[in-house]
Amino acid sequence: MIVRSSVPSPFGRKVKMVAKYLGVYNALTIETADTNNPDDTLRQQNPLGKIPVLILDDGRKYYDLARHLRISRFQSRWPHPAPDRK
Ligand SMILES: N[C@@H](CCC(=O)N[C@@H](CS)C(=O)NCC(=O)O)C(=O)O
Repeated sequence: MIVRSSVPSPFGRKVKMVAKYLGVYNALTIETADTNNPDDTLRQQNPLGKIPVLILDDGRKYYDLARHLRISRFQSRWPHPAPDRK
């Protein structure tokens, strides 16, 4: 799975954080995207031109991701940060 994102993106960070909680972070390849570059393939992956975008191995693409992640569900189950979270 690929996540198109950038280091400073708070939405990208949210997706990475949930992936760590779910234990799937190591299955992700993080690919930097440049939202200001019209030639970046990002616009083919997300017509909104926004990050993050999750691209599954079968090519399916999901965007507007961060909005739908409910961190509170994880927090209610694990009230403290996971031990491996730094
Ligand atoms: N609702 C989107 C928000 C994503 C978003 O706004 N990302 C910012 C970067 S943190 C972005 O791509 N901005 C570029 C732009 O608006 O052109 C989500 O949940 O993923």
